[in-house]
Amino acid sequence: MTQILFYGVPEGCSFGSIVALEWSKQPYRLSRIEMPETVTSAAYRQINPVAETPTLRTSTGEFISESMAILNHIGAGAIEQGIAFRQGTKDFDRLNQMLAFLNTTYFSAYASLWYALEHVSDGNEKETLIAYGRTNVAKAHEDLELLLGNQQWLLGDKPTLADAYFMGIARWSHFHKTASYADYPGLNKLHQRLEDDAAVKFAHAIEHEKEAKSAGGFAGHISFDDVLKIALEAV
Ligand SMILES: N[C@@H](CCC(=O)N[C@@H](CS)C(=O)NCC(=O)O)C(=O)O
Repeated sequence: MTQILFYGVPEGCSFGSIVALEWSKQPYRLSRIEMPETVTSAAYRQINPVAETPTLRTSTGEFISESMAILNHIGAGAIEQGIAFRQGTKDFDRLNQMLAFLNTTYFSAYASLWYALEHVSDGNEKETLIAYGRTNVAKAHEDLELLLGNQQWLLGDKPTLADAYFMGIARWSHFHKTASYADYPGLNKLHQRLEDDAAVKFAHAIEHEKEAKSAGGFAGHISFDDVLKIALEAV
């Protein structure tokens, strides 16, 4: 069976998993999940109890959540494409380290900003959360620029899962009006390189429901209702 990625909109971190699937050249389908409406529903919690996207239904019918787990699953089947490495190698460790930085420090830098936006009305508490978030986001970008160094891509001279994942989170800086990749020359070039990539263009088009041209194995959308009928019967 064809694997299915449940990706969250708007502006979800699932973006990186869509890019990774395109780069992997593996066949896959997509199921669009509106946040917060669908993702917090009882139906969605059947496939991911913590009510978050992304979730992947693998080609053998298991559901995997958490970007790190999904990206590593995709990567294990795409080593020949050069976007991931065999576990036990130095390159695997480097990639895993970079993914962990992105999934903890870089992603979490935005946590207080999201919380302030979604749960706090104006006042001192909101200002404190925003100030704390801005400091964290600036520091995370500074660190990432150091980790990138003079390399073209986060791991060296070729794109990997880490670049795909970076791209989904990088755009949050515009949303929250914080420090961004654009303030750092290396990250800015990396971002431009990614914007020019066919898989990134495809993922943007998918998110915005525009005509999307796959250079990978995209086999079409499936509605969440249809996927539930098929998937949960088979589990
Ligand atoms: N630790 C999870 C975090 C996933 C996460 O926070 N997903 C967000 C979108 S980026 C989400 O689904 N939020 C639910 C909502 O906004 O209602 C991962 O790395 O995949």
